[in-house]
Amino acid sequence: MIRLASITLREIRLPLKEPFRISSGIVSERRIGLLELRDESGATAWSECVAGEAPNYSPETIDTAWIAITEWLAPRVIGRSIVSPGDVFPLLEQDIRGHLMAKAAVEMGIWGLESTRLEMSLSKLLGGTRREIDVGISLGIQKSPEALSARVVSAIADGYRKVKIKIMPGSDVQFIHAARDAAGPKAPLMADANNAYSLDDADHLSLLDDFNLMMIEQPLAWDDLVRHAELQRRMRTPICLDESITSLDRARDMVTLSSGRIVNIKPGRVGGLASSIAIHDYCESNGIPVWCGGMLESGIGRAYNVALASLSNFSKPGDVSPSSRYWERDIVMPEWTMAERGTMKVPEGVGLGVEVDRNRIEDLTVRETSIS
Ligand code: OSB
Ligand code: MG
Repeated sequence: MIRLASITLREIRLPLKEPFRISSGIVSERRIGLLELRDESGATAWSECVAGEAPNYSPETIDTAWIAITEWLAPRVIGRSIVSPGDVFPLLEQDIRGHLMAKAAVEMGIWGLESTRLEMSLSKLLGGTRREIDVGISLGIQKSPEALSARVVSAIADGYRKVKIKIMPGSDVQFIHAARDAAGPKAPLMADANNAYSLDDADHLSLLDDFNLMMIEQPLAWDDLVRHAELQRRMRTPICLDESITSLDRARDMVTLSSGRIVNIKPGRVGGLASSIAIHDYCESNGIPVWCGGMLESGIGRAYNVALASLSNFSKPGDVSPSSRYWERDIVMPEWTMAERGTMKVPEGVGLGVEVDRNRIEDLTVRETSIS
C-alpha cells in the first residue's frame, strides 16, 4: 500500500546535441517535466512527463500537463491509499478526459515508488523477462538523401539494430531509396511519417514497397484507424501505428479493422505502464509484435522505457537509444549506454536502476511547484 505525501513538479531545459526534425515540427531544446513523488514514509521516486513544447504530436504540451497535474491529477492521488500501481490509471481516468501524458507521469512515478518500496527492479515489477533490450535509433529529417545516407550508414556501423527514418512529402521516396542503396539490402530500416500523408497519397506511398522496409509508422492522421486500414490493403509494407493507439481499445480497433500489423508502445501516449502492459498482452495474444517508442526522454523517462521494453512481446528494437545520442550529459548516473552489438542492459538493481543527479536537475530547473 502506498500513500503519497507530495509531488514536486519541475520543468528543466535540456539542449539536444542536434535539432530533431519530424514532419510536423522541429525541436532543439527539450522542455522536460519532471516529477518527484514522496510517500508518507519519506521514500521518493522520479518520473518524467513526455509532452512536448508544441501540440504537434498529440494535443498535450508541457504547459497543459502542468495544469492537469497540479489542478486535477496530483490532488486525486495524494493522501489516498493505493493498494497497487495498477489501480492508479482507472483512478485518474474517472471523469478526467484525455491528458494521457500527464496521467502517465503520475502513474509511472507510482510504479517507480512501488519498485523501490518492494526492493526490486522496475523491470521485475512489470513482469519483464529480458536482461537486455535491442536498441534502435530514430533519425530526424535530413537536408538531402546524401546527408541521410551518411547518417544511416554510421548508425548501422555503431551497431543499432533498427534505423528509423523520418519522412514527409518531398523527403520520402528518394531519401529512402538512397538510404537503402547506401546501407545494403539487409539493413533493418523503417520509415516514420508522423501523419504527413492522406489516402490520396496511397499510390505514392506504395512506391516505398520496393525498399523492403520493416514497417512504415503512422503515415496518416494522428487519430485515424479507418483510413490506415484502407492504406494497409494497398501496401505490402507493414503499417505500424504510433499516435493512433492511445488505449487498449484503440489497439483492439486496430486489429478489428486491420489498420496495421505492428504497434509502437509509448507509455506516455497511453496513460502509463498499466495501459502499456495491457496493450502489450493483448498484442501478444493476437500475434501483433510491439516495440517501445521514444519521446526524446531524459535518463529518467528512459528508465521506464527500458523496464517496459524488457517484457516478452517487445520483439523489435525500440527507439530507446543511449544517452549520448541525445545529450552532452544526461541527468542520471550512470548514463544509458549501448553495447557494440546494439543492446542495452536492463538494470537489475532496486527501482529505476539509475541514480538521479539532483544537483544538475536543480541547475537546469526553470520552474518548480510542490503539491501536498
Ligand atoms: O513519432 O516516434 C515519434 C520524437 C518526438 C515525437 C514523436 C516521435 C519521436 C521519435 C523520437 O521518433 C524517438 C526517440 O526518442 O529516440
Ligand atoms: Mg512515431
